[in-house]
Amino acid sequence: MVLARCVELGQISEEPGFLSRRPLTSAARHAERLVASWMRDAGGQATVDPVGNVTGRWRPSGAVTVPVIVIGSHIDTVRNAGRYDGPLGVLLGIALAETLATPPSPMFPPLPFGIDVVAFAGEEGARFSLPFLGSRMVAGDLPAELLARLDTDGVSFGQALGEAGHDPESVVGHGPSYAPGDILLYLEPHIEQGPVLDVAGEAVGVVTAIAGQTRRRVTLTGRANHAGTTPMRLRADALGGAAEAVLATEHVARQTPGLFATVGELKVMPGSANVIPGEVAFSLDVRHEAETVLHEAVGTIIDAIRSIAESRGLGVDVDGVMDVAPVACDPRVTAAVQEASRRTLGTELREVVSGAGHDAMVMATIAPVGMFFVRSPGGISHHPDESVIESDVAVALGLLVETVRVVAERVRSGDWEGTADAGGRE
Ligand code: HGY
Ligand code: MN
Ligand code: MN
Repeated sequence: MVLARCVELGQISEEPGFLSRRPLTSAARHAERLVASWMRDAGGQATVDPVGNVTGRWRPSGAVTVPVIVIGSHIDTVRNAGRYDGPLGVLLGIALAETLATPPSPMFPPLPFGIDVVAFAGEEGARFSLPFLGSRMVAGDLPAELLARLDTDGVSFGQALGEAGHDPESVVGHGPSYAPGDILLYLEPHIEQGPVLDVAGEAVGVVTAIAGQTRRRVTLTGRANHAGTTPMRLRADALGGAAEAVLATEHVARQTPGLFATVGELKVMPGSANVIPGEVAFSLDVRHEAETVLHEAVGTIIDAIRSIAESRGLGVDVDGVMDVAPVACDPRVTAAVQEASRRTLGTELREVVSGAGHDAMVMATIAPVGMFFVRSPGGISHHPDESVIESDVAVALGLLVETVRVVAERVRSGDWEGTADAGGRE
């Protein structure tokens, strides 16, 4: 069921021919309705919030309302995406709820907590250059200035909210969706999106930390002019400068152990073959598991770009898009996953650090978080060839169900150290 639903969800795209599903689009709303229907079919109460987060709620008999455990991931995608980055975690959560929380649970007495499954909108930042849009809404972390962020069609986040029938001010003014202590833990199952588990031949791994990431938008301004009449020595070619900047970025990353730096978007203006590029805007995505190394590397890269611009007589503008610090997963959650692994797989899981960002980074501001990964064959992700192995998904569901069982036991015996406090940030 989980795989079939990932495939079904993967058919819902903004663009024909490949999967692209950005938040606050009709494709996003279609996906939200489908996920909400699956949550209801599984016995949950489902609601959709203004940015498009779908929350399913299951309350065990005995009407326990808080605390809750939240299982989640995102249902938006990058452009030309695979089907499993995000949806797999959401659909595992619904399958868990179907298994455990449908009263009376056939597996063991009513859980000492509720279960929420959240399908987040806008994790990728593929629209409005605003990653973690949905989890930031849930965490109450959407400052008003974000309403002015534009998408590639020049539509602002505020406009898109208005067109979807929502009051933008009510969104940015929205506090956390959960009161402090309401969430016992947030657990995000996700594909690894890298090669570690595939190379090791392991179905699942437990995440101990998530690398921090810095995103910037750089604009180089030169002089557009005729390609056939402007002598090379008189040019201020913005694309020439950008090309040097991309290579300088790559050089810094190759020189810094554990650093990942990528220029994924690049826009050339005016973009005609016979006009010297007058302006180039490009994205910077820099990541490292240690915050100090990350900040130092970003500084080195920006300095290199500024000196390239100066040497070429170009203007340079650097916009801060996002800074998310590395996040350590809560040891209580990781320990529960490991205990569940010992019980279901007879062994502990390999510990991995996530180079990819996840909604868990934002949820760590309001709850203890944990993650586990499912093998990505070939380490492929953010690509239509992204896949999972059916037996790995069955292992993952078993691990998720057993983890909830372990947490329930530890809550009942008082070993869970009381209420959940915001934890996880390094
Ligand atoms: O880009 C990432 O790290 C994630 O896939 N959003
Ligand atoms: Mn992704
Ligand atoms: Mn993801």
